[in-house]
Amino acid sequence: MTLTDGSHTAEEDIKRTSDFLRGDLSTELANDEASVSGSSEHLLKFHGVYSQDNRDVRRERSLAGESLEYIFMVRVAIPGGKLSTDQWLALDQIAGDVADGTIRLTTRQAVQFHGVLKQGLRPMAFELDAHLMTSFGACGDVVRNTVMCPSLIANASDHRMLDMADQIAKTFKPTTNAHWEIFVNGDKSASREFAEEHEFYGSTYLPRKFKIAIAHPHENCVDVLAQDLGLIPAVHETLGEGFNVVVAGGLGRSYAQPDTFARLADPLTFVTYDELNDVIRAVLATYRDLGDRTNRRRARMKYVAADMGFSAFREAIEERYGRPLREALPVTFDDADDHLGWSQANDGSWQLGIRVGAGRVSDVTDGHGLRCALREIAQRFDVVFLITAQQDLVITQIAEGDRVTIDALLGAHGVRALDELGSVERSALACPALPTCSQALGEAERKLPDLVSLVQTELDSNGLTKRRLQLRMTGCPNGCARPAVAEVGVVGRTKNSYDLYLGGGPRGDRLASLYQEKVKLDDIPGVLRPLLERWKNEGLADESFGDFFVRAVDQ
Ligand code: SRM
Ligand code: SF4
Repeated sequence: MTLTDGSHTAEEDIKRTSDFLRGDLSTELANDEASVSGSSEHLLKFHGVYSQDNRDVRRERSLAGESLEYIFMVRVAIPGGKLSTDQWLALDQIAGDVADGTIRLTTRQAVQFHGVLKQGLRPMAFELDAHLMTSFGACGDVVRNTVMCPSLIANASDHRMLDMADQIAKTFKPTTNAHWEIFVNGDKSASREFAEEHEFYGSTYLPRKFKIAIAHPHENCVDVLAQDLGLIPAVHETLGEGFNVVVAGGLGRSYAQPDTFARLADPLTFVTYDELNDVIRAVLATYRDLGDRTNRRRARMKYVAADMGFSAFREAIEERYGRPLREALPVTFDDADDHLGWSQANDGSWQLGIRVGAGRVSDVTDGHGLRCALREIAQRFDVVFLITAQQDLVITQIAEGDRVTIDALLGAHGVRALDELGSVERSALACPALPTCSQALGEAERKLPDLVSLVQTELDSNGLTKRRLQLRMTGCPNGCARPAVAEVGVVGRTKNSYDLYLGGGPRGDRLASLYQEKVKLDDIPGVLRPLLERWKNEGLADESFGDFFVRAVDQ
């Protein structure tokens, strides 16, 4: 393993001396403390666990000289967002037994639990394992949950495509036994298959996280260009079916560090199914060797590509791949589907996409709400659940005869149908932010309904009620709800103000630009008003707001 010259971060030492992600975790999980030490905090991330505190009570507790309310967030990796009903019911049970009663669907098709206490971590891991799920590798300096367009799964023409996300997850998940020893009870685990660690991870793993997504060839619901590595199915005229590979995207930025920026991925090559794993391995090895281990804020692969220049970066990948990479085929997207409402799959079965709202599956009152409705559907019907990269849920494999019953069941629980959703609400995203996220500068998920309603009112008063407007809100510039590629990105700057980014591509193929800094939430409609008026009066037929903004305003 080659490390960058110069001093490396403390996290590198923690990884190196952890005995493949074990460290003191066993002892720390068993003691009576509500939280864990700093080095264990870092290692816990590899096991999908974030140490947090309830920020709503942080100040009053500190002032009263009391200890903080320590809680944990657990992220469960769900490759391609695909869950059996049995798995959904296990997640539902966990939400009630050891978390805050909610299931949080993420922008990477995974599931998060909030408010878990330390003593709940092992029972949760055990329960997940029993249902062939794990939080291991959902966070940490490894390949993260692989995202995949729901249509590729629901309409897969063969098993290679259907199992793609699972195969990538299996091939690139770390293989140390640490998680199973510490959390799941060693050999009794049901989902364990490997023992040694991969050579591309070694003892210090990757410099930071690494994200992979598989997009539909015609629509970009997964924001494939925001990924470290993206795959887009394509057919080569002589080599047949395969994938265009794009690399070195990423959206996170930091106010404290001006040399951090969002970057869209560039085309790398076209690969066949047989070549795919070797190319991904070569990219990982390049990132492992050349990624910045001296500064975690700049440790993402996009900075390696940007600093070296893309052609030198490509050569470094070729060197590790051991042969020349062929050119990629042209990539264009027509749209980004939200997969909501009813549609029929190629096999004749039906699917229903349900808007979840910032991914938070919860009930309104005891026994009434989305969580109850989904539980009942999972108990009564032989269906498959697919989480989308828009934090929504698609129920697939529905029999024709069950459609009316499912509609009625959802309606009885107050779950609104597609035609009852406002156009802004339909595609709005928000990250969790306060009170759980330690990095949040301002609110996001909790304020999204207010913001959606303000912006929808503005659209309505301009006669634009039905026009789609992609709104994404985050509590800080890390960009977890991908505001950097949104038509309207609202990014937490201070406790009460947001930076407004406009003009991202509705197809995820263009970065938004900074339009105004430090805008109060209530002032956002006023800033948008003249632009929406111009969009209405000067926009071309069917021209999206993002496209209009770039063509007519931001020249
Ligand atoms: Fe994220 C860190 C939530 C997708 C960029 N992200 C975090 C943490 C773990 C906060 C922390 O480090 O303490 C957040 C947990 C808060 C909480 O209380 O739950 C968090 N990120 C999320 C989720 C849940 C947002 C959501 O609303 O769904 C998404 C979970 C994804 C998953 O299932 O794996 C999530 N995060 C993203 C995305 C979007 C994506 O991947 O498609 C991004 C931008 C893309 C990218 O990576 O560039 C993103 N998250 C970050 C960053 C900035 C990384 C960087 O390059 O600097 C951080 C900060 C960090 O890692 O230190 C971060
Ligand atoms: Fe937290 Fe910032 Fe991510 Fe929101 S964008 S979840 S505030 S790290």
